[in-house]
Amino acid sequence: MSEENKNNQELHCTYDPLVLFMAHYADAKSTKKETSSYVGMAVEERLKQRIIDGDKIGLDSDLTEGLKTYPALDIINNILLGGMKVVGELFGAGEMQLPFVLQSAETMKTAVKYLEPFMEKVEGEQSKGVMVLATVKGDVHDIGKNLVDIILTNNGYRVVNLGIKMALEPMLDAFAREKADAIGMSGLLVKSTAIMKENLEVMQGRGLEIPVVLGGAALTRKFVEKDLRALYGGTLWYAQDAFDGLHFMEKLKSGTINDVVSTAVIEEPVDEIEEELDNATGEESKMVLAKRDVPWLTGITQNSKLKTQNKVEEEITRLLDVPSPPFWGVDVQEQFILDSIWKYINEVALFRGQWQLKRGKKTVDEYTKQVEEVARPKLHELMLLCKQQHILKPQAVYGYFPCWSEGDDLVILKPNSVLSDELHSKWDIPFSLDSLSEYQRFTFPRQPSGKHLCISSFFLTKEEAIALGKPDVVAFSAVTVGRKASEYTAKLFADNKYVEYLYLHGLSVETAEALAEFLHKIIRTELGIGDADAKDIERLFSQGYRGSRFSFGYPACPNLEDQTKLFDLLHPERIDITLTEEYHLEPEQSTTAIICHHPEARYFGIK
Ligand code: B1M
Repeated sequence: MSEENKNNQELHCTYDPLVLFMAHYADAKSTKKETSSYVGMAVEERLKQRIIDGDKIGLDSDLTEGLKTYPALDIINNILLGGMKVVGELFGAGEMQLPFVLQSAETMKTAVKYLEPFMEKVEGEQSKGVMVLATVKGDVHDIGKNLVDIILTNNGYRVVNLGIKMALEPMLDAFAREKADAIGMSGLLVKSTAIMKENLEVMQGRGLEIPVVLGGAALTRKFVEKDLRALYGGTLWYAQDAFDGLHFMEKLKSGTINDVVSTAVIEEPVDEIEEELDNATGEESKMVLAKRDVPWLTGITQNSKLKTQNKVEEEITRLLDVPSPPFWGVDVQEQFILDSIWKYINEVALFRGQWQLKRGKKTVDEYTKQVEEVARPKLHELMLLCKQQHILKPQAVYGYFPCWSEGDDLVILKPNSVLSDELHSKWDIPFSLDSLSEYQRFTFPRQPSGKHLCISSFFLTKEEAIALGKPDVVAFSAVTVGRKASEYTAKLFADNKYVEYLYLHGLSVETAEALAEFLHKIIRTELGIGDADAKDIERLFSQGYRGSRFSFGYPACPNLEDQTKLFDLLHPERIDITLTEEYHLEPEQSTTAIICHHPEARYFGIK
């Protein structure tokens, strides 16, 4: 197909299976109107409704009709953006879910592209405002920032999206060059919130008062509005989601931002899972509970669980024996079957967390229907696409190491006879306890109160190992689904296929997590402790097994720098996982873990 034909096809939307699919299944309350309901509407209303419905089918003929009465720019500013405003309101009221918001944004983009040739080239800024947007230094997380880009761009703002791993200087340069109104910084991990702080300190030191908006998974309103605002003289705003980024720009441009800033209430972040649990019954509550226990989501909730258990302080049971691994040293696994991994996909984390198909105001039955009729078919369609296009390449490197604990430290050992260039493969040499020496050392935080838990306490001490005549065993793992997933999803974003981008990106990151879960299952089996596994795979997401898989960055092992020690042990570069200067894993769809076999090893918080 020629480039021109391709463009024409994009612009002249006459058939869009996704819209039909969505329109067919969407319930009236949360999403779309029936296409037939445009009948009898004036063209202005029809166009606005098409944006709200995310309906591109027949959009070109309505735009052509609109052009007979209005200049192209007026259609955008006075009609189409009105539709996007309603979309924002519906989203804010919990009546529209993110994929449908993105479908509206895609329709907006298509309409603007169609209208562009009809617009006169006017000197100067055409947009409502300009934001320089980036994910901060060392951080590879793309999707949060890109969602902000989509929402702003399709609400009339211009976004200068600098990409990921962005240092402050290029942001400041772009701000000056593009005559921007604000800088938006995004980041996934707590490390990135520290970078945001550093950036603000530098800006403050230079006397800059550029308006800044910050967002990201590990960021809290309290940190931004209390700690960071105290050190930065310019306007500073916390954005919980992409629409908050839009509200920031709207208030900034209307000159009302400081009214809001000065009266802002500092709230504790809402525990959405807790909120959902309040309203949940039966099957729904089981799903919510499963989500609550997803390792990634346990930071806050595990703390509260420990508190409510109200147990007296007690010792970790000392094991009289420890499992024997099938090999010592490190192995690389690249022969995974995607279908086997996908059995370990946590659908709750995928549908609610990534795809943001939240229950909102739906009844349990309505939500179950949406999962059955929208989410699962979409999942299966994407799984097929991933197989056909080889988008996901699951790879893992993992190993078993002799170890013992020394106070809060976990000492990783190696046999003296293994040569340094053999350390990163299987050690095919028998060894005795007295031929082991220190190889690596991790220091973990201990709870200051309660059970005084510390990851090291789950392992034998040196004395206990000597008494037993053998060392304890710890496993480490690093998994990825490869770089093609990032490349493929980046192309979807660049091509303005927002809905597909959200869905596929979500599946790719949750496949990385499922691979980590699957490998943990293999490790339990290899250690001979798999008998304790729950029969139901979903129960595995709430630790229905013996031991625990902790990831550096979790509350029990918060030190992200420890990723370098794990890299020294495993050499994940062999499966193309690398570490950024701020200890993030590249590609984005990767995760690492330290695996404990002790039956009492459970997620816990430190405070
Ligand atoms: Co991980 N992870 N993860 N993870 N993960 C978190 C962030 C964590 C809080 C979980 C926890 O411990 N409870 C924790 C961070 C804690 C810390 O930093 N100390 C964590 C950790 C530790 C890690 C690893 C380091 C673990 C490890 O392997 N050792 C590792 C790092 C990965 C890497 O370096 N590449 C890791 C890996 C992963 C997966 C790959 C398995 C997976 C995907 C990650 C990804 O998407 N790239 C994953 C997931 C899914 C999560 C949680 C559950 C969800 C993150 C997410 O994808 N959200 C997360 C816990 C949580 O948030 N509940 C967690 C969906 C995404 C669309 O939202 O990007 O936040 P988000 O963007 C939102 C808003 O934040 C906002 O708008 C967006 C749309 O609403 N927003 C802005 C974002 N930027 C904005 C900018 C704005 C305005 C709004 O204006 C400028």
